[in-house]
Amino acid sequence: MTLSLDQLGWSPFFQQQLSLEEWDTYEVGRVVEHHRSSIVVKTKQGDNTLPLATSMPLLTVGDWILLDSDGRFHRALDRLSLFSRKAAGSKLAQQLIAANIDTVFVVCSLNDGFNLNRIERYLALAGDAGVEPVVVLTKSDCCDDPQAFVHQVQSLDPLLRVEAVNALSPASSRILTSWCGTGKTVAFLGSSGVGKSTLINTLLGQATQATSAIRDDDSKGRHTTTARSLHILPAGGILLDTPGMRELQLADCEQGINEAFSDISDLSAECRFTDCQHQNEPGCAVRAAIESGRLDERRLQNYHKLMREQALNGASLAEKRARDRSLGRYYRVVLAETKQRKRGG
Ligand SMILES: Nc1nc2c(ncn2[C@@H]2O[C@H](COP(=O)(O)OP(=O)(O)O)[C@@H](O)[C@H]2O)c(=O)[nH]1
Ligand SMILES: [Mg+2]
Ligand SMILES: [Zn+2]
Repeated sequence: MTLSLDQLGWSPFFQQQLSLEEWDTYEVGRVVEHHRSSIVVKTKQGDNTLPLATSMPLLTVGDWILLDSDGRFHRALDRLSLFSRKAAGSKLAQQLIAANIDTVFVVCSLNDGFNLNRIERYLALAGDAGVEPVVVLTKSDCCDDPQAFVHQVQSLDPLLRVEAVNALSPASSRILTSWCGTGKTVAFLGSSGVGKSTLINTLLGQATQATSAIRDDDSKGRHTTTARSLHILPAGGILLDTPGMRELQLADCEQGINEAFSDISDLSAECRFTDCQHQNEPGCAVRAAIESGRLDERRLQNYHKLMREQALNGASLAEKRARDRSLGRYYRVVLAETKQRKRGG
């Protein structure tokens, strides 16, 4: 399927970065897939696979680049927005997750999973990326008073857009299509089970669902590597759905648990071993707090349970802790970069 540049998300912000000569000489393309050693770039002619070269800047899905007449990389255009983070286990590497997203739907369900802290956390992620967030409260059909929750979220920011929907119902989910018009790039953030896939399938419509354009995590919770990252919605918008965005969610959930259990996180900092599991390690400040009656054993068990659930998503606990630490650094780095960008630096 060939698409016009407008359908691919081209806008004046990108156009004004090209001289007339460049516009005549080079082909504009958008990165729609990113692999270990190659990228797939969609131009108005079709798909091009380009080998990644060390001479090229770091690129990610959603980036706009210029190709010369031989189909070789010429240069990348400045980004409107960027989701990224420090790569786990590395001090220097930055992992780019998705570029040039216009709107991110922060999805939270209106059942037991409703959590204002977590929504705030996702809003911070969207803010750091420079992306407009829209909070989507799913499972409105399972909730007696969805508006009460809408008001709670609205109290975080009077300008924030908040919508309560039944993700299973096309009529109810239609409200989201106002952010999904032609050329608008959208993505989803949210914990597992809140209804992201359901919402995506509803927005894509039955036809696309039947051809399984969206491949979800497999039964073991691994990401299917064959899934495409970019999907054109019936309303004309571009849905960007990458494993990277999902990992951002995982890191975020763990962060959310740490927030909800900040007393345990604070105590952990005093444990003798930095990787203390608070089982029966010597010098464990958490066990000491339980023995002295300052901390409830039940609460620690619940914390362990939630952390185990998160760990089931694939990464080892060590990787996750590294990711957690690097996420903190990432917040600071991206925030500084965003400020610099806004100053025009
Ligand atoms: N009743 C109801 N069920 C929903 C809604 N959204 C999602 N679900 C159900 O919640 C479960 C998890 O949804 P899923 O889309 O897989 O969540 P994901 O992990 O965020 O992709 C599925 O069984 C869905 O059918 C909703 O708005 N109403
Ligand atoms: Mg899903
Ligand atoms: Zn401990």
